[in-house]
Amino acid sequence: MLETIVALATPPMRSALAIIRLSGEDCFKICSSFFSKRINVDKSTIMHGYILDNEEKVDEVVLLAYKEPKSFTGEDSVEIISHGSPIIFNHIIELALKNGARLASGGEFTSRAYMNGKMDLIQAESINDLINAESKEAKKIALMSLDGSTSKLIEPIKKDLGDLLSLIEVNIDYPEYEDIEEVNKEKITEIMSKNIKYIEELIKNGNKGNIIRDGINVAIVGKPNVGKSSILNALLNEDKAIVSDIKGTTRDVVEGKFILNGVVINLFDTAGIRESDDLIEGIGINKSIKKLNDADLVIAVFDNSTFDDEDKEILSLIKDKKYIIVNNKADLISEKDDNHLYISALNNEIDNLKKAILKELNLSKENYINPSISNVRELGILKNVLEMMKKVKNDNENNLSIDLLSADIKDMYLSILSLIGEDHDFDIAKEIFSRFCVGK
Ligand SMILES: Nc1nc2c(ncn2[C@@H]2O[C@H](COP(=O)(O)OP(=O)(O)OP(=O)(O)O)[C@@H](O)[C@H]2O)c(=O)[nH]1
Ligand SMILES: [Mg+2]
Repeated sequence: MLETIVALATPPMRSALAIIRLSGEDCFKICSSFFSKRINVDKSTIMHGYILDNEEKVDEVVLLAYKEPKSFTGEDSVEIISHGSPIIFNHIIELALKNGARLASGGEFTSRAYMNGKMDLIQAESINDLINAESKEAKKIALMSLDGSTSKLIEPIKKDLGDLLSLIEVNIDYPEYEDIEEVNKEKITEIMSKNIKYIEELIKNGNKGNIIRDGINVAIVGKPNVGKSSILNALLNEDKAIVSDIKGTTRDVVEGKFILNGVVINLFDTAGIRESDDLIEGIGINKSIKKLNDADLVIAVFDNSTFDDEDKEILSLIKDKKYIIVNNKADLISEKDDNHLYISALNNEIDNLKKAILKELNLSKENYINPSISNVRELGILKNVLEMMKKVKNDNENNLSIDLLSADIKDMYLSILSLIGEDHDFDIAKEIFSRFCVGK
């Protein structure tokens, strides 16, 4: 039997109301010991009453009792809506602990929901994404995962591999069943090719979903005085970084965040990169180079009027990165070249730069409205399966025997099951019986 857990579901601070959640077989009994009414319900019920510590009234509350399995966790659960004073909600939690509950660990309510079959692993993970979503678009993607649309993307792979695996096992173990389709080289090639294409597409869309979910890190680099800090301020629409005409004004990394078409852009303004004897400036420049290397995208800033060897150094530093080159101080340039991107941070003329960032993100409308496997763990498993699939396809084309291939196919199938958290009760015999009537 699982212990009854308790936790505060709302932030631990003063507010109008607070919600304390309990879940577990004993939660009605535990709450009855400090609630003014006995909780013994056979369907979900809302009750009004008092929290009592012996005879003393602690608070007047509303209590929601959920009868299993119709609760978030699938267990008997209680939500107490109290007044939002830390003294009150802490007192209620203490009473629950004193009467047999224990404090829930982070994510434990969700993990119980998963264990009780209320959701699969992808759905459980999406709850965290939903809570941490920083833009409306990121929230939309998390909601699609929560309602199961993302998990459905895995179904065709699961079905194909499960069917193939069962078919191979039946072919090997039950040769007397003559009416069962024979697995041959062509069949394996066909299934692998189809799924390789499908998974490659899933990964491509997943990477884009990942950008919408987690945002991207963009570093602004360039030699001193080209206007990096002015660009940061213009993009953030805020006077965040110090701007001056003295070279080497910015010494430490200045960070800011803004949302561009639903994508969170984590922006880093850095110290101007140049040869310097100044110790502190040198430390700042090393930080600039580190930020440049860590960034998903680099904005390299040049001031055309002063292009020199220091700028060439910047170009060599970014050559292996994804980058956008901008010519700032366009207001001072009379002859403009069609191939370059000009902006004027001083005059807030930065739309060209925003457009260039959007182009680099390469997001289309579909990325915002369709579910995608965008969680890092999930994408990692998919990439693994893709590699295994390519290997099986290759081995198969090199005429490796089917019973040797079947070990890799089984591993792939298990990985796909682990994606949705179903790998723990994998049983090949069960798989075969669910598909064929052998051994009846
Ligand atoms: N005319 C003009 N001046 C600009 C523009 N952008 C920035 N400046 C000026 O250029 C000078 C340097 O700007 P900053 O933004 O501090 O430059 P920085 O690249 O951050 O410099 P460091 O921090 O020293 O590396 C300031 O005097 C700005 O006002 C622009 O678009 N046009
Ligand atoms: Mg600066």
